[in-house]
Amino acid sequence: MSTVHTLEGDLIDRGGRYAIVVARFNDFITGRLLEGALDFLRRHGVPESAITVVWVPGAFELPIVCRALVKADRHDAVIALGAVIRGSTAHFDYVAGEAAKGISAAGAGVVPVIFGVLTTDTIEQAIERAGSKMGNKGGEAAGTAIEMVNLLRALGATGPVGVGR
Ligand code: INI
Repeated sequence: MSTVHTLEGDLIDRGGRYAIVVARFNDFITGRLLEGALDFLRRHGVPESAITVVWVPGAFELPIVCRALVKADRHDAVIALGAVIRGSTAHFDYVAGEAAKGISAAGAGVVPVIFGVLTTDTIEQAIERAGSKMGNKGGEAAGTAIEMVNLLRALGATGPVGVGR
């Protein structure tokens, strides 16, 4: 058996607080992503009182709100949900690119910001990833959030929210 010291976050909630920022654009898809995220959090023991949902107009607006939530330091993780679909978006590359860059920049500190934005060529591909044959990207993002909160705590990088980090 290996004696290498190994760390990995698990999916057991230990009082984490989660913010979900969700884009209203393509809400027939993002609503499903939100349901997937909420369902995953609930099934892993996160009480509704520990979850905040914030709606923004589109994926382009996700980064500014993610940054504001990180700065406010009232949540252990922020989950960004959106759907950018190339088929119906002339400026797909700008919206998808800026969302990805901005969300990644918002998560550059010790509060994880999870990228739950679908970027697909077609509406069908988005539907497949929003609760049908390819799973639910929102639920997946929620799992990543719990795992990262637990991993950062195990690393000693974070303590309870709001205690100056
Ligand atoms: N926003 C999305 O979240 N998905 C899209 O596919 C999309 N399209 O198709 O343009 C989209 N555009 C809106 C954008 O996110 C901003 O809300 C808007 O440009 C105002 O800043």
